[in-house]
Amino acid sequence: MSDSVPKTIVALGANLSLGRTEPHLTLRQALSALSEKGLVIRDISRFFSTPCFPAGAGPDYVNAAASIETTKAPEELLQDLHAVEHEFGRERVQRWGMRTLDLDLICYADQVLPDRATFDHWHDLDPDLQAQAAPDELILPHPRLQDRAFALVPMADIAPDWRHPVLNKTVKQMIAALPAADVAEVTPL
Ligand code: PH2
Ligand code: MG
Ligand code: MG
Repeated sequence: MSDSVPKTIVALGANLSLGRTEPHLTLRQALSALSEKGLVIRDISRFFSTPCFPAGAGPDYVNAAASIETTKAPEELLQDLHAVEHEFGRERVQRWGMRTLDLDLICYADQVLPDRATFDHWHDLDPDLQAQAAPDELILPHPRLQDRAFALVPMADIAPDWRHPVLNKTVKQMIAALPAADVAEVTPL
């Protein structure tokens, strides 16, 4: 881990092979593809096996996190992530939760986007509505970050002390607030 505090974080996930390429290899190749787009990958977490959320919606995921150095604006960075997802044949097959590659922008420094009121709306969304309603604009930090051990545990490898600009909690503190069983299910590959 570098001694500077990484702040722009991408979460990587996959739970379907792409042809003969297994999820962990897809994640490696996706990181190379991001470098080729001019993004400097600073730190990469370990790779973890995580149970699919929601439970039973598909095979276990491989999840990881990477910190990125870029002068690109968040929307431009998001376009790069989408381009790499397409390169790796991301398919949204029948069931929610099955992906050959998912790249999520988790945070961009301490920016709250597009604004605090919109962040609050998505952050506070009723759990029953979360599966149905998806924002059509970039919300940062990722509005479900604090709920998801599969995002937080990899992030703790590379940015344990990143502080959520709205919740005012570090990654370590957000993990401590999760049910211990959720955290224990995120296991290094
Ligand atoms: N991503 C999803 C849905 N469910 N489950 C796990 N374990 N890991 C993920 O990255 C994940 C998920 C949609 O983005
Ligand atoms: Mg995702
Ligand atoms: Mg995504």
